[in-house]
Amino acid sequence: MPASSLAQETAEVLSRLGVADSAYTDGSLAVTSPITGERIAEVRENDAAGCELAVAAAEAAFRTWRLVPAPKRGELIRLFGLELRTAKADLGRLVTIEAGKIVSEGLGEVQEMIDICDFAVGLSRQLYGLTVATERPSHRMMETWHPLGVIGVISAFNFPVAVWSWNAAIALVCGDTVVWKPSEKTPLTALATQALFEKAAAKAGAPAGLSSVIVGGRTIGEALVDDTRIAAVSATGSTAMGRAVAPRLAARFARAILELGGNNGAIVAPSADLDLVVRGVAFAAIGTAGQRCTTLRRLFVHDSVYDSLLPRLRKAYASVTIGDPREAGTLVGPLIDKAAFDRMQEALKKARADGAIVHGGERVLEELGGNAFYVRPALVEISAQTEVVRTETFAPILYVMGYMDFDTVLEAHNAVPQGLSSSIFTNDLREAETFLSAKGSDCGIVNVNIGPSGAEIGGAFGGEKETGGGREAGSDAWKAYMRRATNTINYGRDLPLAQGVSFDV
Ligand code: UN1
Repeated sequence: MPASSLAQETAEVLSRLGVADSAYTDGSLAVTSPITGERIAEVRENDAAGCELAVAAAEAAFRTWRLVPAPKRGELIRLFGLELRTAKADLGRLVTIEAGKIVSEGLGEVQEMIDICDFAVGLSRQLYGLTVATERPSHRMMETWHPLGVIGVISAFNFPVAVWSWNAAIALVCGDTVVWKPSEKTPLTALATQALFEKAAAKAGAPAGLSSVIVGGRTIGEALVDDTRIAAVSATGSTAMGRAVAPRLAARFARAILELGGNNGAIVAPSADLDLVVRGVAFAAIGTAGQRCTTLRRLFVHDSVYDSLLPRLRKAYASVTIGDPREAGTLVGPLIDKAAFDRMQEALKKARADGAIVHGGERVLEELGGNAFYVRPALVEISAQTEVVRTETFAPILYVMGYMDFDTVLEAHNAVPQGLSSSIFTNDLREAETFLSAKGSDCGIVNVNIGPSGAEIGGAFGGEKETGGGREAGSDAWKAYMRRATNTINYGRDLPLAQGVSFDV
């Protein structure tokens, strides 16, 4: 493999993170950095036998792990959080190299992992079940939460490590074990995370096989989905991926935690603070080069503020610094690959055919690499939600539409197949509360005066409709990783039956 400086830096970072070089020097999976389009590693892939070994090890580990008291399981996650703190700079750097995120977002991703570890440690002492009032004398009813089993995690390139950690940290304190298939585009960050996890596991004296990584393509993913030893699969990716995964899981009655496409909207009402709007929209629509599932893709602007807001947004779009994500000052890094670039151009073409005015969207900085795809984020003024607007294109395209009437814009906001995240910018209490109410946004995440992206881990994360319905991270999302047993205990000498039924023998 040609030792470019980026490949060399990657190898140095991986070695500091504890990844053996045999894992990524002459394998069959070529990894390229979107920064320059260069090949930076050749990762060893797992075949069906490797997959089998990982699942068998996870199943064996589960038998022991489920019996370890939850707060002791939390201790492992506490130690893992410490490893992440020590390795934050290196792992963040690797996220930047492999996924193309700017430095601050690479570090932010690792911080998100640290945060969920802290959350999970606390949770390990709070896996509460209810006590239920019973209708029968001398009886007691309660709920007990038990570990579920092996959890399969399928993650996407755009949050190559944080989304796994939301699942793994919670699953592990819940007494489950984890098998992880990362995106083929980002296996290096997964291998590094696994190495850090193993350090923590060794310090904690945890059993082997609690968590493992399998690298490979669709076949490996399908093997996880179809494996009856895997109790639940948490999958993050496109709606198309979810459509392939969900019926297979349903066919064997396995649990599915799906976090699929988003087509997130924001409403800018007449009373909105436009300074907030410009900053909120810029981060949500341009940040991460439009490659978050929570990225703002549809903006509804009230006619009374349209003409004052649009020039300000156009200015922000035209002046935002695009470039090498490693450099200070860069706000927009590259798209992940050529396919993402092509899809973006295709969407812009469709929008133009629908009569839209497109500002930006062109390829820039070709000198950084023929196989590196940087774009100016696109601001697209369009009069209606045509098919392309209702489709999630994983790129920095913001469709802007005017509106006059609040009830009509609420309908328009919800008139897309996806239901992940949403926001309203308003200082009108009635509008804000209506947006949050049962007749308001139909999404899993609904915000006021902040954009739809950049959620904290403390809340449950996920969305409705074609987003898949799953919830991960905070709040009571942990319940999806455990099984609930309802217990009725009779401490009397009689056997009264529920519903007053008599059955005397
Ligand atoms: C994703 O894009 O898959 O809320 C996750 C956010 C981040 C997570 C995004 N905390 O934007």
